[in-house]
Amino acid sequence: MYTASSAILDALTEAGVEYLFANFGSDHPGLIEAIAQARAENRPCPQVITSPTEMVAMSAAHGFAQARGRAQAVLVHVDCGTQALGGAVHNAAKGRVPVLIIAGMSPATQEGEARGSRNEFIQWIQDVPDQRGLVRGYVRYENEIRVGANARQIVHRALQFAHSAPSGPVYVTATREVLESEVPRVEQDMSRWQPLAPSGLNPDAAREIAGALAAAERPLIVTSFIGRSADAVQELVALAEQLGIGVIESVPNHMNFPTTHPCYLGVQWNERRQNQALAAADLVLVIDSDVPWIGAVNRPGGSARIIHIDADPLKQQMPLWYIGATLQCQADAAQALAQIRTALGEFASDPERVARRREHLAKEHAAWQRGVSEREQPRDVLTAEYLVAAIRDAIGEDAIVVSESVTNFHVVSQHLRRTRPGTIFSSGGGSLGYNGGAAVGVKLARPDALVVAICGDGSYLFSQPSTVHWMARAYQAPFLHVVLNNGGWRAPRQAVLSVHPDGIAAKSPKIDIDFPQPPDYAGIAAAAGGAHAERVQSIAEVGPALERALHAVRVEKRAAVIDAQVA
Ligand SMILES: Cc1ncc(C[n+]2csc(CCOP(=O)(O)OP(=O)(O)O)c2C)c(N)n1
Ligand SMILES: [Mg+2]
Repeated sequence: MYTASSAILDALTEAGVEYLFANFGSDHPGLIEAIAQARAENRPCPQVITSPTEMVAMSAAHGFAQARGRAQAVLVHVDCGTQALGGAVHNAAKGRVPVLIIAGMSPATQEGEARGSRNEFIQWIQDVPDQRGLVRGYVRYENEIRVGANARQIVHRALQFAHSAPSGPVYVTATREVLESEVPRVEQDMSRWQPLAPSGLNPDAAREIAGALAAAERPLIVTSFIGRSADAVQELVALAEQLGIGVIESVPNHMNFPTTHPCYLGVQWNERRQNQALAAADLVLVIDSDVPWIGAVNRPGGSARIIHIDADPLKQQMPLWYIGATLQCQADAAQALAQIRTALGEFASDPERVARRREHLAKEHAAWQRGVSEREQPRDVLTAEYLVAAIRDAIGEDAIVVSESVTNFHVVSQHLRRTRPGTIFSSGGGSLGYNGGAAVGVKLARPDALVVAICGDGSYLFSQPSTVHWMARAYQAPFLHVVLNNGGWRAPRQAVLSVHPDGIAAKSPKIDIDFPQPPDYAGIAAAAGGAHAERVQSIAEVGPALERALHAVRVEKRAAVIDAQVA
């Protein structure tokens, strides 16, 4: 028997999808049967990763794609399973992360007209008017496979969207009868299903940008996710060095620029102050950023020229967006930067100006580094800065870090001092709970790497740690999980203080955001997945706890959770 379900599995295999993060239901007998058949016949099939909750499945596929650049498949149950993906779909959409989501639909017949017809009460309850509408605002492509005969082509079309810039999640559904339908086996020629070739700048724009960069006195580049491509990072480093251009990261979700490089001028998150490098720039080139600055508190000077390059410069999914750029270009960052460097050949270089800029940058960079080193010095209490610095020294430059550190995002970015592309990721979205699933996905993608998740205590609970640590053990994906335990949700407190600094809430000790009786965070993981559990409260405990935890991950091959009570 060869069904549409078999065709979908074959499509995934021929597209190079390794994992199917699956949460099965009554809509999936066709797929479960096809998987069993493939195994019985020794035919290739993606490895099924049973995922007890959908948000973790989706976050794992998210982490995998960040680490390896390829979409994996997430299989969920009808409308309910789609809803349970929850904010993880938002995260993949905002983070431009390719993931193929496949969902069943309630059977379309009720009198046994076709195999798969309704035979359980729930199939009436789960028949909803617009299942695809649940994710329509977030996916790059959504479709129902209406006839099994072209199931394979629809999977490939969906993946083509997922991998074409701006990449992102895609959603494909099919009724139970379609998943059961017998179809001819039609192999696909994958050379005909490639993503769009990345596009470059038009030559006039490349020349204009090169000329502006060469002529500026204080040019500055702002980026958030150019590090999605290691090639683009290399191009950025080369351009910054060649001309003496400063680089700052704004709400980064990748390693965008080596933080030890003299052109690196630091990172900005939600700090409520003006960034001096941004204020001093006469030319600001924004490449690959959704939020290059928060204009109400921090912005370029009024006379600075702003140029913007992005695969999606209009931010088609963001209703309100503008940064005052006088030149906006839709282009792949690596290509655009290479073109700009080539175009620079047309402009006479001014070695004195470049030397001046480099000297200025070296001073600014050294001052930034001094500030970072000073903040991570030991204090009476355990600070997040000290802890992150200790983690950095313990894990080395190649470890891959997943960060969902919320009000400590800037601390993690600054003190981990990453230097290599692909060694730090954040979700790119705003739906908390990505961290644990993402770490499992990164570990599956890079089995030889040390993987570390750093998250807030609130974000730890959002990530559904019992599922995460069950999966980490079940699928040999051990990682180090560090919880920055500051007693609850600090972000909403900061938000209320920023809007009502003199309000009643600002003076109230209790505004319902603290966790006065916190759970045993590390114990949850120990119970669910046999993780090594640690709790640290003081500076003296940090080093030994990290050593034991890393031993558990590296040698015993089991996850470790450190619940760190930070000031
Ligand atoms: C799914 C989801 N629910 C709620 C929020 C709103 N929210 C933003 S930050 C935050 C608290 C996060 O707490 P924690 O991870 O401990 O970080 P902290 O604020 O303490 O640094 C909440 C609830 C969100 N971003 N995502
Ligand atoms: Mg917290």
